Amino acid sequence: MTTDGIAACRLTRRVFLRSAAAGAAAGAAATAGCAQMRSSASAAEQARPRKPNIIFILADDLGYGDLGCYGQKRIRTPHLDAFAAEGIRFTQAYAGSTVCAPSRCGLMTGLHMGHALVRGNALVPLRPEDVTVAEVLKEAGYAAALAGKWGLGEPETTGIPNKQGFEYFYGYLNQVHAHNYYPDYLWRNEEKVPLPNEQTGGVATKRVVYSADLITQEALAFIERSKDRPFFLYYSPTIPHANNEAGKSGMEVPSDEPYSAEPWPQVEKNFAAMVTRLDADVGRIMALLKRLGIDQDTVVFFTSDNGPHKEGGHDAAFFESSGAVRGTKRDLYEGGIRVPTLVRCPGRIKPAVSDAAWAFWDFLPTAAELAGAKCPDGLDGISIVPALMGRPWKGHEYLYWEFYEGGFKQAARFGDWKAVRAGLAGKTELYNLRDDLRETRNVADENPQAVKRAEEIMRAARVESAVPMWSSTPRTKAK
Ligand SMILES: [Ca+2]
Repeated sequence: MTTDGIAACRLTRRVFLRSAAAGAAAGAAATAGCAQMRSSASAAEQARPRKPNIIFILADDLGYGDLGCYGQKRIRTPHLDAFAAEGIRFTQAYAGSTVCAPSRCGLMTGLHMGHALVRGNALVPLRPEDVTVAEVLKEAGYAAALAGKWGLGEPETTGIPNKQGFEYFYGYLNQVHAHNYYPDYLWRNEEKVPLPNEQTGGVATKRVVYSADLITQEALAFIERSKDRPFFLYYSPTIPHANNEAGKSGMEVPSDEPYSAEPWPQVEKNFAAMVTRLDADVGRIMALLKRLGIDQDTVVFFTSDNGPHKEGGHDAAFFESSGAVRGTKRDLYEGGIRVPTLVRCPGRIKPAVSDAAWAFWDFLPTAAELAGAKCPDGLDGISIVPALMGRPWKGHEYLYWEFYEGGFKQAARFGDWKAVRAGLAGKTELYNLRDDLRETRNVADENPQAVKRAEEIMRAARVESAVPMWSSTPRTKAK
C-alpha cells in the first residue's frame, strides 16, 4: 500500500485544517458536553476556562508492577498512589507498542500498529499529512507543549514537534540521545541548547545537570505561564529507561536515596530511586496545579510507553516490574504492552478502578472530545470520555498490535481472549485472560472458533507499511 493510500484512509492535514474552522461551531456544541460534567458548578467555577487543560505524563519503560498502586511493595511511589486514589486506576490499559517510537506514534496519531506510520524504533519522521493530537487541540485554541522525549522526527525533518502542532518543545528528539541522562545539549524548539555536562559516546564524563530535572522544570514553567488559557502538556521524561551506552551501569540517577541502605545491587537501588524520583516529579506537577487553582480544570493522564526493560544492568524480575502479567519490553504478551494507567481530574472524574480495555490510539479522540475539538476521521481510536465519566462505554471490538524486531509478530485482544502469533504463517497462540492473566496456558486447540476470529482480526486490522523495513514478509531482517 502506498503512502497516499494510507492518507486516503483518513483526513489529510490540509483537509483537516480547512474543516477545523468549520468545526469551531461543532466544538462549542461539544464543549456543552463538558458543561454537563460540571452541572453543579458554582459561579466561581464557571468563570474558569470552559475547556479543561490536558496533561499527558508518559514514563519510559515503567512496568505494570512498578507502582505501589499496582502492587509494588518495595519501590515507594506515594504521589502516584495518591493520584490513583483520587482518580481512575485502569487495570487493562495498553500502550501503542512494546517499544518507544511506535508506541508514541500511536499516541500522537490515534492509529494502532496495523495503520501507524512508525511501527518500530527507527528514524522515520512524521509527515506533514500526519495529524497529531497537538494539532487537533491547537485548532481548538489550546497551547501545546512537549517537555521530554519525542522520537518521531530528527532535526530539520517534517517530524519535529514544532511542525506537528507543538508551539513549545524542550527535550530530546532522538531516542539514542535520550538514553543519556547527562547529555551535553538538549533541544529548545529548533535550537540546540548546550548543557554543562560532558560526554563521550553517550556516557557522561562530567555530570552537572540531570535531564529529567530540566524537563520537569520546563513542564512546570509551561503550566505556570499557560494557566490562563487552555493548554495541552505532553510531559515525557525518560525515567526509568536505561542508558544503554553505559553498559551494566545504565541506571543513571543523581542519588540512590532513599534506598542507599538497602541490601540490593547498586543498579537496582538506582532503578528504584529513578522510579521514586519520577513519582516526586509527578507530585510537583500536581502540587503546582493545586497552587494555581487549576487542579479541577486539568485532566491528567499518567502512563508508560511500554513494559519494563532489562537493560543497563537492571533485571526486570528484581522488583517484579511486570506485576502479575507475562513478559517485558519487546514482548507482545501482556507485560510488554499492558501499562499502569491513571487519569485524574477532581470534581469531574470520580475515583474508581476500571477494567475498561483501551489503548494509546484512544488518546487523540479522547482529548478531542474533552477539548470540544474536531476529530479527524479514519482513526483506530475511540473516545474513552464515557469511561472517564463513569458512563457506559461501548469499548473496542478488538485491540491490535504488530512488532518487527526478531521477526514479524502480531497480537490481538478481543473480549477476554488474547492471541499472539509469530509470522503470518505462524501458529496462533490463544489465552483466556479472565482465568489465565499470565498467559501460561495456550488454549488454541480447544477453541478453534476464537482462533479463527483472532486470525481474521490479524488479517483485517492491518495494511502493509509504506516503510520497507516494516514488512510482514521481510526480505531483509527487520531492524
Ligand atoms: Ca520506552
